[in-house]
Amino acid sequence: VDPDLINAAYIVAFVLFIVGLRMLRGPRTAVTGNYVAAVGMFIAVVATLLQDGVGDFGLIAVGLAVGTAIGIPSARSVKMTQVPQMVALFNGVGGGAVALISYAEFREAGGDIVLERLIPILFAAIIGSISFWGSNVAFAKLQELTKARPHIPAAVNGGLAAVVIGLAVAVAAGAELEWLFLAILILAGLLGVLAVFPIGGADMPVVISTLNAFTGLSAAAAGMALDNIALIVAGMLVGASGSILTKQMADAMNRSIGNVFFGGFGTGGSASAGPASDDGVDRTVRSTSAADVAIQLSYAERVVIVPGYGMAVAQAQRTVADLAADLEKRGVQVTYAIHPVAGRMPGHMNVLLAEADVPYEQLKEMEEANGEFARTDVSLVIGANDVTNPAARTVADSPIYGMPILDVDKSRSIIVLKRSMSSGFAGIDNPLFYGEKTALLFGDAKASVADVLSEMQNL
Ligand code: TAP
Repeated sequence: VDPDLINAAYIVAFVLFIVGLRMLRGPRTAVTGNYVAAVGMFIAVVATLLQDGVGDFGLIAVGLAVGTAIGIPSARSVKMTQVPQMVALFNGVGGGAVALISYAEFREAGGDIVLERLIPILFAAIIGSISFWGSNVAFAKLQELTKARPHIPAAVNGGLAAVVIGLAVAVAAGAELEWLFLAILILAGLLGVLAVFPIGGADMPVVISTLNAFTGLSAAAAGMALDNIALIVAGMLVGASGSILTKQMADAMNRSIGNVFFGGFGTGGSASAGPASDDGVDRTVRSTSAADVAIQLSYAERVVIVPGYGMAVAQAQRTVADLAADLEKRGVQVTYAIHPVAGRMPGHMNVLLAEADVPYEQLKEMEEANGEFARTDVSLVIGANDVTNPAARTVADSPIYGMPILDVDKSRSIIVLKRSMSSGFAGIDNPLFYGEKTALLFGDAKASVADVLSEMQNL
């Protein structure tokens, strides 16, 4: 097929990628945006297959069949709360594919590659391998296959990185030996494992997004080696958007990327879970009933709903939307305060609430919401914990110190729905629960909201 035609198809694909990405910016257009980008990817794949000399179509068909047979059922059956580990796994596969392609290219050339191709091949091998192994460790951590967090001195990773770069320079300088290339792949993989292993669960989304950006960059490098524009553009789009997402998530947690990778945070809810009892702080909590909550809510003027990870676990979003609609009918003004890292993935709460047809105007982002808590009668905290923890403002040695939070404690009264006194993801106690203005309604969030709703309808 005429190369101009293929390039024209690629340009159409790029336009669809960019339009699709842009549509991901808001919940209203995100789903369509996904389809638009997918159509772009379909066009890019078909155009690539139409190129002269792509190779063995039988093998390509087998690969497509295996990938489809694994990809579609797993994407359909994955629970919303498990999407981060799924993203980690799929991202890792991308990095692994890039590393394998660069190895194949290196072997095929048989020690006779021009430097302009050899350098991107080496880059793709190193970054792809780091991304593959790092993503697998991230998956294992999020899936709770391991809770180990060994301390690995920065000098070890630094030394390993220096060796990998040294070997790559040796290969580029002329020592084009296959075993050297394999050593680069293996040591880069080891670096990926050692860099991600010490990082705690709460920081995993930032890690995954960083590795995602890495995969994009390695794919772009592979595109240079293969002289394929589609791979270069798509890889750079992933690299750039992944880097921006990483930065935004780190900002939302008030941490630098360096601090995520080399600092210590996020115990994954294990070590220090539950309230410590020996520090002299009064830890009595006031528990309340669905009937009381119903009365309090229906007499309020302004109610702010603060959803968190627990709402996702309980799948309470529709019941919550029903409760909000009932309150609005009674003339109560209801909004939702959305923290950027509430739940377990970027946009988690937006996705759930969109699924429950909550009007977008009712969703307030953190900054806007924080301006309004002082004039809020009742904050209804539904399975949120860390994102409401005032210790982030006041307790200098808290692991979440400095993280911006929703200022729920400034509202006139607070009702917290959760099952027990267990901690949230960061594994720390939350002073909000012991405040004078706070009452706890214990139980599964969905059941509790349904109880409140039926009590309210009986009023
Ligand atoms: P968390 O702090 O994790 O707290 C969730 C709370 O929900 C827990 O206190 C839990 O208490 C309660 N809960 C769990 N299942 C429940 C159920 N079925 N019914 C009622 N309550 C239930 O959640 P958050 O406030 O949304 O904060 C998110 C945390 O995750 C932050 O630390 C954030 O940094 C981290 N993180 C965020 C992301 C992103 S990008 N969103 C990704 C990974 C980690 P009980 O067990 O007592 O019920």
